[in-house]
Amino acid sequence: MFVKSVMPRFVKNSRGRRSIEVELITYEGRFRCSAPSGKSTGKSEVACYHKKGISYSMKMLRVFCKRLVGKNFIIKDVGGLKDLNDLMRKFEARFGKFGGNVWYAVEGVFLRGAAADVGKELWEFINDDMNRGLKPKMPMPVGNCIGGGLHSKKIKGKRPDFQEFLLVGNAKSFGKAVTKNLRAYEYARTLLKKKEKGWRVKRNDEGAWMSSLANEEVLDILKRVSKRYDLKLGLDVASSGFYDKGYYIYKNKSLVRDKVDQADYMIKLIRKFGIFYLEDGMDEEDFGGFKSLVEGVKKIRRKVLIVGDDLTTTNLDRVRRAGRGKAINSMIIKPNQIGSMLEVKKVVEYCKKNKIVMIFSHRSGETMDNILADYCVGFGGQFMKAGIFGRERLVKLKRVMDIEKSLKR
Ligand code: 2PG
Ligand code: MG
Repeated sequence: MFVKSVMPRFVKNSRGRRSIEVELITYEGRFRCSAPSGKSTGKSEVACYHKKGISYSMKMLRVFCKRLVGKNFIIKDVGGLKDLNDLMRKFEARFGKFGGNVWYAVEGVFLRGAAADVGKELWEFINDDMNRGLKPKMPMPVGNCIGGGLHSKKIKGKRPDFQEFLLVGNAKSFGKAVTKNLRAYEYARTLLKKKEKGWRVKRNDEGAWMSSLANEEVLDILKRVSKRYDLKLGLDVASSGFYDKGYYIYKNKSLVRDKVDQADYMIKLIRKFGIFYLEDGMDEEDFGGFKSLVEGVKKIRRKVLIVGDDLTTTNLDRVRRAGRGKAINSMIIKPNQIGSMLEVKKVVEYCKKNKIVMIFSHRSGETMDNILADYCVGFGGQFMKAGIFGRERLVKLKRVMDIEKSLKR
């Protein structure tokens, strides 16, 4: 792939904040990729940008990109990013870290260019099943219906402690699951209006409804919604957001739980509401606590996804630790948590080998880029968590729907 031109620029994300987009021109065309940003970030994630900030990362990137012009890269698969990777690392050794978001945009656009170079769609370029004549399995969507925690503002001084009340798609096709999620999301609005005095339409960072109701009141609503539309119920507790020195400090309703109480409470909620998907139920450093959740759901003989996000941060060492310690059976994959697709590839290989369910996930601050969909299908993710509503979310859902349609032809 010959680099005719490569240029970074600022774009705005869904929060109205600056993000970085990279544009690449090759003989095959013009490609772009832009990076999302998280708000409830795990402590072990790489930083989004250079320690001097996004503007400094941009300055570095401008210099770096100039050096790439006129170069020829041989990228036959994700592993082929190695040469680019080496150049980036060498540059970082002199000027400091670019940050995970820069890596996301640069590697993403190079993968897009490399796929076009061999006349393939990106997901197809990544997916080795296709090379063996197999069709990839489509994921199911995981969508944020009602929000709380760090992603939501308080209404009359209150919000749920849990960050995301999720609907997990359950249908024959991704497209049908997306439609069901959207209908269910609308029904949740009706129920919120009924249950919460003076409720007005307000959406949070990820397009989920905001509410002042308590955690279990929202779960009641979600249970009704998921029953009506035959969906599964999920929760991103994002518990590190309200954890402090050994205690989980609940505000809505006000209560302090220690580690053991927290694990018991999570299992109680799983039973009471029939939760199928539980993300970050315990603090991000509590591998043992996660393990007790995996054991807890085994004891009650439920098939529940115990999902690591802030715990694992797409970091192979942490994923291995969680895998060896049987702390998770599923995990979130967010490429900019670790900062290189070569690392993501290793994590995917580990998950496949150890039967860990993969959920490719958006970030709360998203751009209009849809590369997440190609990554999810390409790497064989069983789920894609990309919201239900909002244009930045819908472009990603639509991309999977388009891939699904193209495979039916
Ligand atoms: C999460 C994500 C996405 P953020 O916690 O799973 O929903 O949030 O991007 O803010 O880390
Ligand atoms: Mg999370």
